[in-house]
Amino acid sequence: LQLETDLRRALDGDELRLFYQPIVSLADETLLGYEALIRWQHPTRGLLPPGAFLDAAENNRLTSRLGAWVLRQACTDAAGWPAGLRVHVNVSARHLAEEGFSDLVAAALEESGLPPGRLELEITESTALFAAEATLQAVSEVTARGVTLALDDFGTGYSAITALHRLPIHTVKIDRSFVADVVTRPSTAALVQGLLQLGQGMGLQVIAEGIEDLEQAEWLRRHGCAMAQGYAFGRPAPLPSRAEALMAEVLVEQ
Ligand code: G
Ligand code: G
Ligand code: MN
Ligand code: NA
Repeated sequence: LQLETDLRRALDGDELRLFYQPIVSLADETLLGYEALIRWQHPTRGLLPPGAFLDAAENNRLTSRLGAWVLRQACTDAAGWPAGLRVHVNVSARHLAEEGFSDLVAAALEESGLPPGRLELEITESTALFAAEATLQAVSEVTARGVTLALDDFGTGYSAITALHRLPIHTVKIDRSFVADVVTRPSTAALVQGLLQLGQGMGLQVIAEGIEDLEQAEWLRRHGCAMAQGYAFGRPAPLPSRAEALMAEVLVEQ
């Protein structure tokens, strides 16, 4: 209950933060974009990871307020980045199925000026369990605008194949639990090769998550994975605000 009260205050105040983790091309390590990851700068408990409060939000109908804040903030931040860079935003299944979700996406894009093609929404397989009419409707509305969908934590749920079959997925993100064992465990290597083939056959973009060392990166690159994310390329970190970035440029010029 305290958490809920605190979270309402955080939403009203200025306590939520977005951290960003780089997504890179495995061929040449160029930066392709960032995934936005929420943090809560709690006044007494310090910086809290999403696991400490997302469930509370989910259970207290704060999901849509929190999700709206994330979308608006991420689009605003990304609108200030160099034009090629995309932003990935995690969306909860519950929020996606709520009425008004696609209007919210439209508003976040319009207010920020971010071109829709630079926004990718990350959903998990659990979203497919909700594959209610409302979800399908929201998905078709946002993708019609040019926003793309990524299937997050690919392979860890129970309905990956159904999700790929039913939803207009653009990108799959191979879960870090597979990447962790890909070099050392032949059966995992075979599994990941299968996932890469599936992605290729379906014309999907594939991002390997949780790459922690160069051996993993090299293995994935060699097996045809084009994109990656993980501590080896950068941890989630705050980005300077646009105003701060401009200020820094002014200071550099002086
Ligand atoms: O950043 P971290 O590894 O602690 O994230 C843990 C989990 O929280 C991940 O599964 C991630 O998808 C989820 N998460 C992070 N930021 C957001 C967000 O803004 N919205 C939602 N719905 N989930 C998020
Ligand atoms: O579920 P989702 O993929 O959205 O979660 C992303 C989470 O994975 C983030 O919370 C981030 O902190 C974490 N993460 C990102 N890169 C790595 C990595 O290389 N190793 C590990 N262990 N976690 C990572
Ligand atoms: Mn994600
Ligand atoms: Na993931």
